[in-house]
Amino acid sequence: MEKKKILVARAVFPAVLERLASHFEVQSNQDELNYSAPELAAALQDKDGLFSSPSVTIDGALLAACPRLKVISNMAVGYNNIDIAAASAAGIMVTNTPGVLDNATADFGWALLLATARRVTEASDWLRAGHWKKWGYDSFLGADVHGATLGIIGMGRIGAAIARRASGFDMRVIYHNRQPVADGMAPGAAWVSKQQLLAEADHVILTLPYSSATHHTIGAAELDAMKPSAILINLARGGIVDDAALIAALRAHRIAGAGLDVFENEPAYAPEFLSLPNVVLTPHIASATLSARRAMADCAADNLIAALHGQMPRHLVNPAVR
Ligand code: 8YV
Repeated sequence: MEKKKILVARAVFPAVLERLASHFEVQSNQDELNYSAPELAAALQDKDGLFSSPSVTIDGALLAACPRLKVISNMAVGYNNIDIAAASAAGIMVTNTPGVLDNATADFGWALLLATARRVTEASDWLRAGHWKKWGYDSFLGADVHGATLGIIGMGRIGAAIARRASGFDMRVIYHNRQPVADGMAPGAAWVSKQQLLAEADHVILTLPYSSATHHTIGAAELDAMKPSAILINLARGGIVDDAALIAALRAHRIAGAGLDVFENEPAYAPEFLSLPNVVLTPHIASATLSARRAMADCAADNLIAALHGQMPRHLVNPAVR
């Protein structure tokens, strides 16, 4: 039987590519060429499946130009890079990789929170620049993390993994979702309104998916509602925070600091962030451990293999298509 054809749109682990090649005729992009939209459409003309990632924009226009495409397997839990309504209307299955990255991503949320609250990168840069001549009782005073109130906006699997870790820091944990989560999902964490969370949290962590409904969940008004001593951590998606409003708030010391793994328009970011000492900036690496990224790639491959072999993929985002 003739093999189905897939495009792997970004570089991926060679072993995963080999596995895909044992099932499909694969066109891969190990050289990380930056496909324009027409180039992507051209590459997808004869493809049944697409192995993609959040850096690949898959909109209605692209889907309309790729009539043969049956499955999009996104190597990420988030899938806001894909127009799901257009994919569903075209009968294209979309899959994602939930679960396998929760702990690595939660660990990184803590890395960003601790680094920002305790000014780790700022102090490290200062030492590297040769400024350390004597110890100072007030050098790089930061904010306490232990015993503080942690506010989590978006209590899903990753938010819950962050909340679990908070018990080791003796923290009070509050969270906001549209509705309280089921008992047992976030033991000890209390649902509060967004306003209450912003007013009471010493540290706010964002772990909610991006959509038009969550666009600018944190803007000027929300930053104003936070404590001046508060730290904001975004490891969810760019666009959940209004970056221009955040820069203004940081400049005016309306909040104490921010740890950011994601940005509006990434990999581009607002250059003003670079001149602010009270921000920690990382290039979308929250899930970047070898085991998590390999598990995500394996999961995305499993989904694609199942779907193109006529089986139900484990992580189907738009089940109505089946
Ligand atoms: C990915 C992520 O590493 O899963 C997601 O939604 O944001 C990250 O874990 C990144 O998007 C690249 O795939």
